[in-house]
Amino acid sequence: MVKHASFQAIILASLLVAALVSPPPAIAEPFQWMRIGDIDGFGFTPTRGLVRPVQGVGPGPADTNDNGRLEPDEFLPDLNADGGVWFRGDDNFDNRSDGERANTGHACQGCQTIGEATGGSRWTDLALSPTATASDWPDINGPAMPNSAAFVFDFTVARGDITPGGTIFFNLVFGDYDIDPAVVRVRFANAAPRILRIPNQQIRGLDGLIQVRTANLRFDEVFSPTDNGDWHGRAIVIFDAPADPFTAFDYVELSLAAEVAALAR
Ligand SMILES: [Ca+2]
Ligand SMILES: [Ca+2]
Ligand SMILES: [Ca+2]
Ligand SMILES: [Ca+2]
Repeated sequence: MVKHASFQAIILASLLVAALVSPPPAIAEPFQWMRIGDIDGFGFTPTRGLVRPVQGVGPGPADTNDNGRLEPDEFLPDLNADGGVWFRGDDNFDNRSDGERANTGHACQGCQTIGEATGGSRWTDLALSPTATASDWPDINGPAMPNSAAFVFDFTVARGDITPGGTIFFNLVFGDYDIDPAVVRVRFANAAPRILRIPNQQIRGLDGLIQVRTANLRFDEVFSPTDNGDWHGRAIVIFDAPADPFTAFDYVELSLAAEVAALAR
């Protein structure tokens, strides 16, 4: 009898220990966004002391709202304080993390898998400039123009982790587009490509301007069903700027939330 009771106690104790050390059951996380690069203001940290080019609104901080991050409607820094942001103005920067440099600086909230084709982070947080000295340049021809950044989204979302039919918001944050022509080309696996026009910053007379290009994509442009009923998201984004000798990118994303792009405006 005593033996039986202690056997029960051992079983109970074992179950208790198992409950304490076992991870909680996996809870499916709904899809929120897939992002190439990161939202870190082109990698400039801290932003105190960075000045904007005087061409435009005049002297002042690049981080206009002083929140520690360079964002849309703010400015790439005039690093040598010669008044402009440009390829011969000693304004080149390479703030890429090791992961971004290795083209693996991407992340997803709510993806089932991220496909091997996904990439493009090596184009972010880097001044695309023909006077750059980086040895691991993202373009096979080196820093010489053109430097047309390319981003590839390839991921799956489990059935039930996204509601079919909704809007997918496209957000691309870039800086210092001032030499025409340039367009953003978005290609899909199963839909006609889109050409997204972007305004030249000279329209506003603002050198070094950081801009965000947003677009509302349809669910069925981005996603197609997989054989087992999950969803495959695919898109290729090309920033086609053959003549601009100085541009930069912070990140590009596909998101359910439009407001991510408008952070701290
Ligand atoms: Ca800011
Ligand atoms: Ca410029
Ligand atoms: Ca400069
Ligand atoms: Ca970034």
